[in-house]
Amino acid sequence: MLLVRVEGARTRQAWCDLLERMCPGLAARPFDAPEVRPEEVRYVLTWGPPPGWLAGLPRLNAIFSLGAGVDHITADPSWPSHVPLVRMGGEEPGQRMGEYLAWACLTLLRHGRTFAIAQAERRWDYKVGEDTARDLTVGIMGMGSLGAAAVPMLRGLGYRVIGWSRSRKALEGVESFAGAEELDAFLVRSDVLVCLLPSTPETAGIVNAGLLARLRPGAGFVNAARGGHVVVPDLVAALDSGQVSGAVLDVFDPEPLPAESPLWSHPKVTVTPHVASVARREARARYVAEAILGFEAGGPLPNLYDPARGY
Ligand code: NDP
Ligand code: OXD
Repeated sequence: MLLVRVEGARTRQAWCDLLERMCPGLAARPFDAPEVRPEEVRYVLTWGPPPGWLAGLPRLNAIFSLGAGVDHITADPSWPSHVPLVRMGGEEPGQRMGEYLAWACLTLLRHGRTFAIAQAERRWDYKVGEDTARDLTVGIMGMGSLGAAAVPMLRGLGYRVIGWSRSRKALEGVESFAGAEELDAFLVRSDVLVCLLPSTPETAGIVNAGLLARLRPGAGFVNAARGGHVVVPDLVAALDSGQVSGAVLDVFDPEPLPAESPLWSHPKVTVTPHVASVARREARARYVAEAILGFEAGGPLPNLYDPARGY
């Protein structure tokens, strides 16, 4: 049996119907269905389960995260870390993240926030910048699977793309920087800094005053990773001083972004509600169904969380 624990009774049922259709022989149930017996549950598909819930399922083969990030599961100190934890993958999340980053970089380049404010005030705010995308370098901090998927789209728009990761990458047309010792060299080259890091103890608060000061003056910033990567007062100070010219933010801590946050009304900030890379339910269900069918046939599970790396 597979249990689905996501928001909304109808949504849970829709997931179950899809998964049963795609995975013959699998019984998929909402987590709160009366017939569920914890010892019969082999798989879970979830986002943000309450602490302790997973620990109450003693015979799990695998946990599937509804998203590519798994911090919403590993934040529970009692989560059963001996159970394989599968991060959401497949082609569609990469396509969608690429689209989001292309839009975010162009929004920064073509003054999207300024024009949105001017339109709301019925003001003709004529503004054309000097740069085109061909003049700019996008630095992707966290050049993993989603970053790599975004590269051809950004390069197609004319941007140069560089990446920073723990291990060095060989991606066509992308200069790769690796490890803490190469972070400064990466930052100083970035006209637009994109954060796509996983949430780990090493990356918490990484976008702080010190890091922002090492960017090119007037750089743009895009966060499509996790809110905890950014020290918000430091970002606001960098925006106010002009060190950062604009920001597009998709993720926050906490979410939803509280009404009193200064980010909502900041004239240089565009806010989106954690929508950068939400693949269609069908695409995600197919990914889960194929993983279960492969596993039941004796194959490996894909895209596993590695407890040693923390992502
Ligand atoms: P990956 O695991 O494929 O990529 C993570 C990258 O970060 C890797 O390149 C990794 O290096 C690098 N990295 C990790 N820790 C460090 C560190 N300490 N220093 C330098 N580099 C580091 O993840 P994905 O690309 O699939 O996803 C990235 C994140 O995006 C997710 O964790 C999630 O938080 C976020 N996300 C946001 C979504 C949204 O809608 N806003 C949707 C989906 C994901 P290496 O390659 O060497 O391991
Ligand atoms: C995430 C996702 O991990 O939406 O943020 O996939």
